Amino acid sequence: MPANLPPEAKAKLAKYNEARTIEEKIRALEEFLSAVPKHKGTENIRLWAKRRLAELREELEARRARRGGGGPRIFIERAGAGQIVLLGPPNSGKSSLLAALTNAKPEIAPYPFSTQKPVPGMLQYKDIQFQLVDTPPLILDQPDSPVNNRVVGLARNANAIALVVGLDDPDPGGTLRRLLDFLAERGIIVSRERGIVRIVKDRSVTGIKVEARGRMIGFTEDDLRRLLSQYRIYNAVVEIEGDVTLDDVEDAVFTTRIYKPAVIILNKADIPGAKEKAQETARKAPQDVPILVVSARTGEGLDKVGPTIFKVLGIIRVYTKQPNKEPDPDPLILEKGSTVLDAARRIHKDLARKFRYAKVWGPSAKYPGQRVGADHVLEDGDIIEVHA
Ligand SMILES: Nc1nc2c(ncn2[C@@H]2O[C@H](COP(=O)(O)OP(=O)(O)O)[C@@H](O)[C@H]2O)c(=O)[nH]1
Ligand SMILES: [Mg+2]
Repeated sequence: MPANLPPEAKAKLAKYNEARTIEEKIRALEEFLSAVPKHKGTENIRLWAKRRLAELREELEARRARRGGGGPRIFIERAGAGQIVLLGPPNSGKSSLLAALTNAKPEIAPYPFSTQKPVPGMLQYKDIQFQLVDTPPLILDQPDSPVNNRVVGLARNANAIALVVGLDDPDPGGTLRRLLDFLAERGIIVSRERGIVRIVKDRSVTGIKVEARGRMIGFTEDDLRRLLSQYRIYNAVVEIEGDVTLDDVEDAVFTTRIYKPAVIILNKADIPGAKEKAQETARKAPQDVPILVVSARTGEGLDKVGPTIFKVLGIIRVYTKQPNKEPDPDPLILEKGSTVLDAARRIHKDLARKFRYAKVWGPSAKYPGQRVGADHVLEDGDIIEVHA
């Protein structure tokens, strides 16, 4: 999206960036849209602004409805160790998967649009549970329908997404690509194959801090600072992953791109010819997103769903215990790479402040009950006893 915008349009975007309320953001975007000239070079950014505007208006609407009591509830309260939203075209088997994997009883029908509202259900995995959320279908040839916007909102709010495509689709690979493009156009990226830039505006940071875990192609940190200053961004952390150009950075100024862990579920593996179609689809899919070939009808492959979700979420289970007592059976759910201090913080704020040492049993311990400091990195299945 190399925007090449006139200064007044840039100023409006800067205003949008600085806006704190939804109303201010809406106003700034409306003004931006009237300030931006209509030509090929601004097509993408106009499209972005219109979509963002539609989302913001929906958000405002939803907030008003909530205030008045009643109204449709868009978001599903998160529960369990992670919320995973099932996304896909009509009839791919999202509701059937929810019914097969969880305790929920969604409506299943051989005709499209039987699912109107998001429905949650809990999937047991070892000693934890994931919350799966069935959604109304995405209609890819009506990209900006209110239902699509609502489903995208659900996806944005989730910890991970499951893209569900039926192997009865005449072209499951093509449908998958269109789903991925649809999400990417709305700033939801599921693969790290393409570079990704994240600009986190943070007034407590002095200047622009670049955290490059990828490569900056054809630009320097000074170029980046100059670009951001045009949008009045002076205090921010810029995270870079993969190969990234200055255009990608400019994109990131207005499209808050987020990376969402994902799993691709190819459903209806029981129908004739499904296996060949699944293989062909896998070749067209991003290589860093796991693919499961399952059948909601026969149960084939469903045992892989829990472990795969656990893996893509990048989480670990850590059990806490008090001296001379048994560990708590309900684990803390922490991000992979978390330290003993992170765990202590999760147990109680004070515990982190007064931390002295911890004892660890399990995969990360050299021997049972090893005494460790605050930076000790935990692993899935560890048991810790924090001493303050
Ligand atoms: N053969 C077969 N049919 C399935 C499977 N999963 C779902 N279906 C059928 O596909 C149709 C749509 O299913 P549904 O779960 O309502 O899809 P949704 O619109 O994505 O929620 C229904 O007729 C289901 O019985 C499967 O694994 N194998
Ligand atoms: Mg359904």
